[in-house]
Amino acid sequence: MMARLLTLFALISSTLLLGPAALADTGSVTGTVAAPIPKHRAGAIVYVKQGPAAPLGQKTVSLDQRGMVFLPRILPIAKGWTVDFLNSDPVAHNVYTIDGDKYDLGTWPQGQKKTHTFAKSGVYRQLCKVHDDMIAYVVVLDTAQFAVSDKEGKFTLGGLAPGNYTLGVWHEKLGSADIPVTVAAGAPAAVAVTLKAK
Ligand SMILES: [Cu+2]
Repeated sequence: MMARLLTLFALISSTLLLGPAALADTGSVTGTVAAPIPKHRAGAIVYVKQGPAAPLGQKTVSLDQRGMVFLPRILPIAKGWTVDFLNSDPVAHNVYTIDGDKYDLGTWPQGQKKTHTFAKSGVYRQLCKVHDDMIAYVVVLDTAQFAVSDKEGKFTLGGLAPGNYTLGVWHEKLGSADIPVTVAAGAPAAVAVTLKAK
């Protein structure tokens, strides 16, 4: 009897938290990025450039240094978010940028971290004074609604309020693109993104 009651309670709770009504209120965009060189289909940031207002929130995300590279190489965040710069390598790195507020985080040992909060939008190249082949991109956007394309160029932008949008696309090697799309509740919209050389 108790188990049945608990099951019933769990069912009611999950319906309240993630009810069909809540899911049906938002829509999504799925798409595929095409590029002149197949390996460049990956790492495109697709983000909301224009559309219904949505909160930026205030999150902290990580950018690791592992195996002498930054992971991830492409890190989109929203304005006001904080990045924890980790070091998983047994050597010292010296992270800095020549973009925006031009910070230099210095060096720190394995297992520790430094943090930086990004107040302004823009593209921040993350470089290392010790290893000149290390690079990553923290792309600070005026939206928290973004996705990064995978190896096949596929991406999904979820949780979008219904309405008309212009999606922006940023890629480290390729030109930008503007993609108009209409989002309806409960039904995914599909777009094709073709990127060209800068
Ligand atoms: Cu380094």
